[in-house]
Amino acid sequence: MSTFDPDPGGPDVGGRAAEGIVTIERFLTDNQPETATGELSRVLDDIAMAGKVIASRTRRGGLTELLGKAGVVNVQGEEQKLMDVYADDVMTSMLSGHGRVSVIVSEERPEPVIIDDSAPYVVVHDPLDGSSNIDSNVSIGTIFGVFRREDTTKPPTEADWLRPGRDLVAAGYILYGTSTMMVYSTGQGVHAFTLDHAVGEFLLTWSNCHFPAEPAYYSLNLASIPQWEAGMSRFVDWLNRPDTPNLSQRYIGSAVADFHRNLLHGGVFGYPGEVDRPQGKLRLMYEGAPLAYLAEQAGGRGSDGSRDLLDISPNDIHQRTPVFVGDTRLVDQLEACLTEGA
Ligand code: AHM
Ligand code: MG
Repeated sequence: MSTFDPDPGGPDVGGRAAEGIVTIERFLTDNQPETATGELSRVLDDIAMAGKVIASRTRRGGLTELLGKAGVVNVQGEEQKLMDVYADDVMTSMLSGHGRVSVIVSEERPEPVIIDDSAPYVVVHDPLDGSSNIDSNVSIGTIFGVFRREDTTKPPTEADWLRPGRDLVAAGYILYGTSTMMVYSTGQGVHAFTLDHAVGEFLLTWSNCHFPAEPAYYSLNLASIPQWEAGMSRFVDWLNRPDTPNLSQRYIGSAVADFHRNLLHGGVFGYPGEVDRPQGKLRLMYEGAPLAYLAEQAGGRGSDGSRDLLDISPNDIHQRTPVFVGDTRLVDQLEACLTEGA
């Protein structure tokens, strides 16, 4: 593999597979620590498989009966789309029955699903984030995180899954966009793969992705300014000052797509707390923490406005939190604006 030489001002994406084709399975095997058993690689491979199946349906979304509402309300009080339910079923099915995953925590399920008392891993996921965008053919994504259980001799308990992001041993997302990409980290950099639909494999696109030195974008839903917590307007004012980085505002309203663009081109994505909803909208365990883990691995960071997102211990699997992830200097500046006068 050779080192990618990005255009000035373009994405800083480390190396990429210029010499030969590397499948995600091969990359996982070649890059696992010598001491590893390979089980974690297989969990990531199972998630990649789920991504292929989900992608094959999202690509046909407008043509299938899956587009539309499922007629049930999930634990968040949101109407579940049929594709949410389908994606959740696919993830559960792919992660079950191998003796690798013990517990699955999903946005779509009110309680953790215990599938194996003695398996070593816990997977947390949002099977289809941004699904309100499906009808309009906008990018959506699967977000996931993996914890390793400390004691597999006893049945799993809350302590196995109610854990801070610092305990994650892997995290990533699958982006269903103009192409399908899987981006993950096991704590040794962030690596990105593109699904070649013709051969049915995720192929290495970039290894060791880093946020570029100069950020290009901020991603906030500015229509919500009147509802935001105090301090956010200070940040927006700072963004618009002539002496601050010249950023464009881009907001897709699909966290994976917003994060992915900012990873490649530099920037920050945020969903703040609101006056009537201080914890905001996004969930800590399967949205905020995995994205913060990736951000840190790519040289950035994640925050809830005052604390590192990876240091927050959840009390509930569906706990919400303000989320700010991306370029370190922008997240630092945002924290300064939010805590000023606090
Ligand atoms: P979801 O988990 O119900 O799909 O909601 C999460 C999505 C995020 O992808 C996105 O960042 C956010 O909702 C957009 O919300 P809003 O439309 O309020 O800006
Ligand atoms: Mg979501």
